[in-house]
Amino acid sequence: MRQPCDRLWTHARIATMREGSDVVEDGAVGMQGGIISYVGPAPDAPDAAEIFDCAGRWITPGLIDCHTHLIHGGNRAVEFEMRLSGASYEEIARAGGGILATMRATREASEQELVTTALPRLDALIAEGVTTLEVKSGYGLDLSHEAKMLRAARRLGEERPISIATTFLGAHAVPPEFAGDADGYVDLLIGQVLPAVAPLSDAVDGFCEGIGFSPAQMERLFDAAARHGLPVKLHAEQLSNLHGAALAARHRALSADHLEHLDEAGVAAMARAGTVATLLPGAFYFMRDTKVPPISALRRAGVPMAIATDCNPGTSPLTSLLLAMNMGATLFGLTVAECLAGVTRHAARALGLHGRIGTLEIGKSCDLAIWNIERPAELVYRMGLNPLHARIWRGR
Ligand code: DI6
Ligand code: FE
Repeated sequence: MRQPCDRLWTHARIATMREGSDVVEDGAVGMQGGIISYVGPAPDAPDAAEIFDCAGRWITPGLIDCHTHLIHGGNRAVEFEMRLSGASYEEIARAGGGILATMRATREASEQELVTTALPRLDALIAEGVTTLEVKSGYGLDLSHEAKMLRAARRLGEERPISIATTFLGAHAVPPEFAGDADGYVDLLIGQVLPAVAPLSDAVDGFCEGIGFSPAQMERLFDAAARHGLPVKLHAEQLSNLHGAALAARHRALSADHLEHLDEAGVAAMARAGTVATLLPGAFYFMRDTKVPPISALRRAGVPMAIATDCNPGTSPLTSLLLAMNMGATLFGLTVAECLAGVTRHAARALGLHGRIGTLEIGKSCDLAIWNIERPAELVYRMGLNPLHARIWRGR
């Protein structure tokens, strides 16, 4: 006789999203103490205190959005209008807009205001079955405001039933106090900001670009992250090829993100290091980019590919992970299976959480999304329809 469990979801079609992606027809998922205790055929399932009949619906792992800038002050709809009238992102940034406009709005906002204004965006993601969300800092750009952003991000996990992973992105832009002195700002990040915010951070990220930080500056920051025991990730090869992905791989990065300009050497380095390629088709779409990341090279090399919203006010004001999957398929040519793995198994790996979430397996957190669909492809195919039936986080 099997151990009875607290709850059982039965008569479901189950996409476990394990490597090899097996499906259990007429399956059941059992939960004990918030942890998955059974996945398999419904007829063999253990007894349970509470039983939910899924009536043939599909169950997938709860979705994971592994790259967002969800916490920020204000928005940049005005800049969107300017771009529609012909101004470029770079021109707007040079005129004091862009990331620095959001920095000013974020510095002015209280921690509570940052939480309150992020909640509608968070709720939109939750409504689509997201159970784990990464949130970056990077609009404070000094000690007190970066810390405020990270505290606000963690507060989201107290306000709603969701797991939050925080990432310190102090190296997002050079703040006005250090204009023309990016190295001086990196010194501040290493000497003062990172030591103070390390306890609020699960990882360290940076924007490695001509308009951001150089590989040499990122290298210094990554060495400091290692001294604090924090894993790293990197915005790399979005606008140009500075070989940031290879740099990230040398530092055993969890992920390198964007990657439109990634070259073969970068792909090989990521494959060797097990660094996840996080694809952000929302930013590609919103910026009307034309250079597609090297998907077939990543595929050939076996680099795990994640998909995320990159939800941010400047280049990807996107709060739908389902739409991000659709864009991954239509704009980048990913298969349905790749899109689904990109928001589950591989997204978990991009956060270093693959031992705990991302697939339906005994011992992992019971984070489930239950869908009103006939086949998983519908999650990728629809644009703007949300077929979520129920969402379970840690068994509830
Ligand atoms: N890459 C991006 O596309 C965003 N940040 C980054 O590092 C831009 C963020 C913004 O414009 O506010
Ligand atoms: Fe980003």
